[in-house]
Amino acid sequence: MPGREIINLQFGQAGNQIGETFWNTLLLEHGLDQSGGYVGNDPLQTARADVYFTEVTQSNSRPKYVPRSIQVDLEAGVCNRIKSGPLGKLFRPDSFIAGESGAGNNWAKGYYTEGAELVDSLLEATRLQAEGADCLQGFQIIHSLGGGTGAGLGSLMLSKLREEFPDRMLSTFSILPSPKVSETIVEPYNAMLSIHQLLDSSDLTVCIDNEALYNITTGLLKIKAPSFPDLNSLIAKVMCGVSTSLRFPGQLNGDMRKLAMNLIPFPRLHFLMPSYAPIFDPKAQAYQGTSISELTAALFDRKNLLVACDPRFGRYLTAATIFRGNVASREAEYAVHDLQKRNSQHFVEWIPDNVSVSLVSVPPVGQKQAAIGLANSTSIQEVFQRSLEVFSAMYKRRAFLHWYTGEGMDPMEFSEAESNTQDLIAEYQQYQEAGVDYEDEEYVEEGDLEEPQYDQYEEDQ
Ligand SMILES: Nc1nc2c(ncn2[C@@H]2O[C@H](COP(=O)(O)OP(=O)(O)OP(=O)(O)O)[C@@H](O)[C@H]2O)c(=O)[nH]1
Ligand SMILES: [Mg+2]
Repeated sequence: MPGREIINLQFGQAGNQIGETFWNTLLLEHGLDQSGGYVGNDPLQTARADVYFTEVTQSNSRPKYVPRSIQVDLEAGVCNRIKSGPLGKLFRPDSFIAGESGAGNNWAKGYYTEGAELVDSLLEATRLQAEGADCLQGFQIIHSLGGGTGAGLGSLMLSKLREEFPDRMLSTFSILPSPKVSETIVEPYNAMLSIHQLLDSSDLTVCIDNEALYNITTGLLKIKAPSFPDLNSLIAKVMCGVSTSLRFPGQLNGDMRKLAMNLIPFPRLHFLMPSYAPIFDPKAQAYQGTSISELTAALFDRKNLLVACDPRFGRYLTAATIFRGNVASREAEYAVHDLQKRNSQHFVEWIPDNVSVSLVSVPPVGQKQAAIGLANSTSIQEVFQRSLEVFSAMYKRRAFLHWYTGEGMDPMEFSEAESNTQDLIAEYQQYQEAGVDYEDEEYVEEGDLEEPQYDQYEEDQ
């Protein structure tokens, strides 16, 4: 039997704020109210709700759906806000685990000191939820990579889960920092130390880049000064989209392992770029076309990508597309294959049929149709390069290092994180070039690379 249940763990401010939006969106999709009571009228809504919820039947009252989730922070503020907010009655009371002092944007505090003190109680709470599952498929972690708690303690917990549940899938939704959204100077340190850990401990990481979210909210959504809730509602849509085929009966009823099997050809290259369509200013809704070919083109368009890089400068190793709503499978298959054929130079030819198409009849709440993409593209090296440059500039002069060594951290770990990321970038580059015949005169040397002619990606925007 394929795995079913997923345990969600959300860490720190970003993890908990995004988690709150994610759970709110899930509740709506499964016909549940904010305390987990079923208020829908379609059996499809709860048929596979057990992926994220435990159904609890109490005598003479209607069943309650309880999230399989743990909310963690090294300071109590964000968890307290959830507890006293609209979702206060949704989560198990023993699923909140909070410290007091916070990690103050210090990865070492999350991984080595403050966080390490909390990790045993965290594991205990996780065991408790895992024991209640029939056939656990794995874990998903929501966290930012730029702070102390989500990045440091999130990484620590990931390695503990790997030890204790070696045969379960470990996936993460990881928020990459951007100076457009945050002003904390050491974020590239925290992010690179996290990537160093994710490389070993995570099976599948969905990269979500605040830089791209900022561009989307200001550009496509026309929000002048986007707030975290603006960014998070888009993230929640993508997160729900990625798991749609796990949560609703559909043609392709996968699980996390199957998704990873198809998307990850090499274990280290497990950093995926999500995209979403349609994304548009609500005021322009009436003018928005949503033909299947338009949705498909948008999924492969840089503007709809939640990672700030340009896929036209890399090649797709693999990709998955998920169409939600009333979409004919022939039409979706045709649109995807047509796009792939017209842009074949951007898909590695040595993995045939590397773009999958799945369909789920349930659209997101409030929309008729939507599409979600998950791409494994060599162009993601751009994002790692961006963090690496800032990291290396500071690390060369050992700037801010005392905050980390003060928590007992060995500076060697910084050097290791740096070279591990350099290797990762080189691996992406190697597979980007693989299969290209260097003798071929048509081949454009790197450095001469011009903006490719890629009209069909742009024309609908
Ligand atoms: N998209 C998004 N990013 C966020 C949110 N909150 C914080 N961030 C980003 O996350 C990074 C900071 O991490 P936080 O999640 O605040 O830190 P933390 O995990 O709570 O760790 P400490 O507070 O240092 O203990 C910065 O890059 C912020 O821009 C949010 O709600 N949504
Ligand atoms: Mg915090």
